[in-house]
Amino acid sequence: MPDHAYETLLHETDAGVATITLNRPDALNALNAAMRSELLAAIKAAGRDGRVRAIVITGAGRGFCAGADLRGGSGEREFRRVLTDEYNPLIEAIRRVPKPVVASVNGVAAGAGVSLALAADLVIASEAARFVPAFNRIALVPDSGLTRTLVRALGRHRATAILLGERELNAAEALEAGLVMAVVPGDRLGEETRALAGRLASGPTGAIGLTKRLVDAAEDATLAETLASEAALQEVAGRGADHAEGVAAFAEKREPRFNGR
Ligand code: T3D
Repeated sequence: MPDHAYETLLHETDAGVATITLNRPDALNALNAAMRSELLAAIKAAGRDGRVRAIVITGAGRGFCAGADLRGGSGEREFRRVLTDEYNPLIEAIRRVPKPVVASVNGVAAGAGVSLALAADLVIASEAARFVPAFNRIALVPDSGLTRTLVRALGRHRATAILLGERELNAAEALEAGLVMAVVPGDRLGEETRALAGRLASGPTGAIGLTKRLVDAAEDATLAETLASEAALQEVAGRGADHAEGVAAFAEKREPRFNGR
């Protein structure tokens, strides 16, 4: 059932899954100031909500998110402030929330919409999805973390070709590059997203949150740092009720019933 009133988002929580739908379909869900602020608030609220064990971000209508709202024109925009105060906290909130975040990319993602989709932990896409950096078309540079994401995933030359619009990144190519975990026909995206998020929401949420922390840290860590972090967080995970339940279920040859702790 819907549980928050937002101007630019639809939001509901069901069976442990918070689904946040960007809801400005006439503008392909472009990020205006209200949407940036509400999306950050919704992600933080889902992080705090003990009922929520997985978060889905998707778009209403035919687009996922067309990046910054360009309808206000190009004049007098405070790029550094807006990025620092609004876009960057959004990307960091997705990376820091200790719950799995799924981007369900229903159509075109452009500009910071690509950054937003690829900030998620898992990306599932419709066959109609396209990832269009678009920044260069309006003489801007990539932002919201996209440079790092693409260079790490694809290497410098492939990332540059995509960022300069010399190479398309459609759903099939994103799948092949490992940026997207599954591509499904558009009419099955909702069902497949619910199934994926449902599996995550019945998983060991505490251990999943710690795994996410390790994955993020590993991107910049040495082997020694990774080994130390894994040992420290295993100490935490191993003391959780879900670990005891997982081991009991193994011994009893049944499916585990994780409660997220
Ligand atoms: O402060 C700062 O701005 C810094 C932050 C920057 C971050 C960024 O994201 S910069 C990049 C901004 N985004 C873009 O440049 C993408 C612009 N959009 C497009 O290139 C194309 O619309 C798409 C490739 C995404 C999709 O093309 P297509 O042909 O499928 O759709 P369309 O016909 O172009 O768009 C449909 C409608 O959505 C259209 O409205 P209309 O004419 O039917 O009333 C179009 O104006 C609107 N729309 C699309 N993108 C945006 C948008 N409205 C506002 N802002 C948009 N970004």
